Amino acid sequence: MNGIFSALLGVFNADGDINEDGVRALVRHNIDKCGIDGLYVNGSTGETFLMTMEMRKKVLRTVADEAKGQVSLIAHVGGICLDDVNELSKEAADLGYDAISAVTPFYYKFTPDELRLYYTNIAEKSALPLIAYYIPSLTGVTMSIDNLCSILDTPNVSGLKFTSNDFFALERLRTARPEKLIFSGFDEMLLPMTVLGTNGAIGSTYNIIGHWAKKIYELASAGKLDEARVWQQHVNYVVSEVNNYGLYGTLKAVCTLYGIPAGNCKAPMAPISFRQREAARRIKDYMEKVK
Ligand code: MN9
Repeated sequence: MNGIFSALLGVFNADGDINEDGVRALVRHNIDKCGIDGLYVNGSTGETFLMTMEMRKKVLRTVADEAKGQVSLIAHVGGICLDDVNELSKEAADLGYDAISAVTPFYYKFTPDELRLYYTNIAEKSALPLIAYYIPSLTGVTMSIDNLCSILDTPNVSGLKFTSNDFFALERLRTARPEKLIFSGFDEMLLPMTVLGTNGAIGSTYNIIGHWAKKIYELASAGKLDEARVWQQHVNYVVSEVNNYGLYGTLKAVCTLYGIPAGNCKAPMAPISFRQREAARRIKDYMEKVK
């Protein structure tokens, strides 16, 4: 399991429930137009922490039904209630996902030992390999290199989604655990993270520019850094626009321009604004010029 994975956007109806047809259309766009290698389902980009358990299961089912056997599938099942996490993990295994992933538990100030216990608890009950998800900018949970290594050493933990700009830690982890999967989580840092030997990347902008990310990953893996840099510049134009105007809403507005009924973000996230629609138009124009 490696390559470029889209962190699948959430697709909701006006009442906030899952728009199954929209989910299917977005999955098709990712596979058929962006050519991604896999989907990371129900992560941050999927607005998972705004969903009920039933909604999370519905997304897992819909994506599996649309994409199984075509691309690799990772189900993010994380949360701070372990009973829910383990229930979702069983669902993912029953549906034929390739792996599960879980964010570091947040809100309470868990100790390093408790963080390890969390992953042990999930991994030992899971029929699927587990990819830990490290994103200190959203969770507020920072871990030392030793803590991260100890989580990677947990039986049935196969890798880490590394959404941090700590390149020193990334290099130390890569060198210490060459056999583990490390996915880069910041789209704007795909090139340097690939140079450091990651196994691929998981990102939100890949829902629209996964084909550019694939070029970066393939060129950088082949040592063609000058060419890869040009594609990273294109990706970073999109990243700056979406980060300036609101990440998920602007990405959904671009999807809408491509005919995907991506709708709005789920409350309490704000409805898509006029400025986001304008940014989406600029992004689409840019994408059409680059091709
Ligand atoms: O998980 C994503 N992070 C969030 C990965 O959604 C918080 C990234 O793909 C970023 O959206 C992307 C843009 O800054 O790097």
